[in-house]
Amino acid sequence: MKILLLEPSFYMPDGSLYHNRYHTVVALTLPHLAAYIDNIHSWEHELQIVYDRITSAIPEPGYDLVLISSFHCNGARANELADAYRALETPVVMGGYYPSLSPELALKHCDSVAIGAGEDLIPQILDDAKAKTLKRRYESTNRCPVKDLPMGRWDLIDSASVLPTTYWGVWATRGCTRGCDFCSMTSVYGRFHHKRPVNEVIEELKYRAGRWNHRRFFFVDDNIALDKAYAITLFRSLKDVPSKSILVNIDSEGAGDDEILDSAKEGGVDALYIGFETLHNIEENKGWGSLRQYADVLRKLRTRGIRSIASFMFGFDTDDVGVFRSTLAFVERHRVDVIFPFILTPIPGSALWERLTHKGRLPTIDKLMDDGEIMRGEACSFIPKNMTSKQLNRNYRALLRRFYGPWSIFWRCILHFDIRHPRKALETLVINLHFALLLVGNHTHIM
Ligand code: B12
Ligand code: SF4
Repeated sequence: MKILLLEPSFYMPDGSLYHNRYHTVVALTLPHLAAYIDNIHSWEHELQIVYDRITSAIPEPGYDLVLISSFHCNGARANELADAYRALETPVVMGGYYPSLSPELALKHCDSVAIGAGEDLIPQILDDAKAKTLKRRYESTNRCPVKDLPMGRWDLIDSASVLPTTYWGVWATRGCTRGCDFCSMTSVYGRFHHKRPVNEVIEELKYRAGRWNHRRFFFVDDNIALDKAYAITLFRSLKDVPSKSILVNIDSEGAGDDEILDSAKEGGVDALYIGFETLHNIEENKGWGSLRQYADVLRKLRTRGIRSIASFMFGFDTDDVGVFRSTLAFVERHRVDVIFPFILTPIPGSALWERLTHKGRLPTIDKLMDDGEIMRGEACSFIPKNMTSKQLNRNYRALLRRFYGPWSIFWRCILHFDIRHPRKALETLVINLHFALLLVGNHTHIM
């Protein structure tokens, strides 16, 4: 069969489709699924990967099957592309967070939905597609394999869409056992924590560095430091991987642990993407953390020359407009290198979604799906408790503009240029200027 694996782009507030010539991060999803397809049917299919935001997907005939991977933020475009392929009589299967959490909506546009992890669904989907007997729903047991994974089909990524600064996705662990009520990941998969054997992860990265010259890796794990001993072993072993940069998704507790940080430094990890969520209701969500502990995390990263990329969410019931001022003061005082703030976004199927719907504080899902900005966490979708949605949106944008404004960048990146870690300091300046330029162009922080 000729199979297209497709990731839709998303719509911008002005109605245009988001377009980017290069990947900031090449996500794992499509190369990983393509590898499973090859593994099952011994390379008998002709596979193609298309990222709509890089090479606009223009639906054309000739495919036997289209596999769309979609989040909620690109769900509207996913629906549109699915409709277009079905009009060409090409069967379409949709998988990923959007169809997994909102299958009824997705099924209005595609032939089948794949709910949950794709690894155990792909064999059945392929057999049924071949026999032209696709079912409406495929539901995963979510027992993701962790051993002997096939090598991703990275050769299917167009090299013209990649820069020397592009990060390549990798995972060592999957899942998380904490239960944050806004989390889409646990809403789809439930609570678990699967770990790959460390030696397999290291062998994979070494192979990729040699075969495809991958040098910048992004560990997309949901909660890599949940098992501290595992994280330490993994990080230490990374020193055997030829790399220029390693970025790791981590929670604030893991990022505050000296042993974890030392092993990360030893392995060449130079940037941590930390989910701080909020400075107002930290106890309510995770039972760990205080402003002092958070400040400590940032100090530890600075001493080691590891870049801090801090993610926050605004709009919790405990937030009022004061949260923006205090967060800004905090990130500036503690010289956070890069921030990724989001507006709290209730995702269908999450406990937060149920709670707000029950209280009549949310519009319906199809209204939300039309607004990619909302689903990207850049605009408010619900009725906040202690401010209006306009105040939430306005202050969110003001915070971004202030942090990535000339004075803040000058103060953080030039006046406090870290002479002990010049490469990190220079790269941080470039990233800050990049976000500043995006904001001038009225984008928020789309990657
Ligand atoms: C890496 C990552 C990114 C990267 C790359 C994303 C990309 N696609 O280009 C970057 C940093 C650029 C990014 C950006 C964004 N991201 Co992001 N990202 C992730 C992250 C951490 C890992 C994704 C990954 O590689 N997973 C590993 C692969 C193997 O798993 P998977 O993608 O879930 O796929 C499995 C199944 O879903 C299924 N499957 C998926 N598709 C299909 C298709 C078929 C046909 C089948 C059968 C199965 C199937 O099988 C796969 C294997 O098990 C996830 C969190 C997470 N843990 O998943 C968030 C996540 C996907 N991102 C999210 C969001 C919101 C965003 C942004 C909108 C944030 C923003 N405001 O800027 C943007 C949108 C970018 C875009 N391209 O549209 C949300 C999505 C929430 C939702 N329900 O819609 C997540 C879940 C994080 C969260 N907040 O909960 N992201
Ligand atoms: S810590 Fe992160 S991955 Fe774990 S439940 Fe909370 S938001 Fe989800």
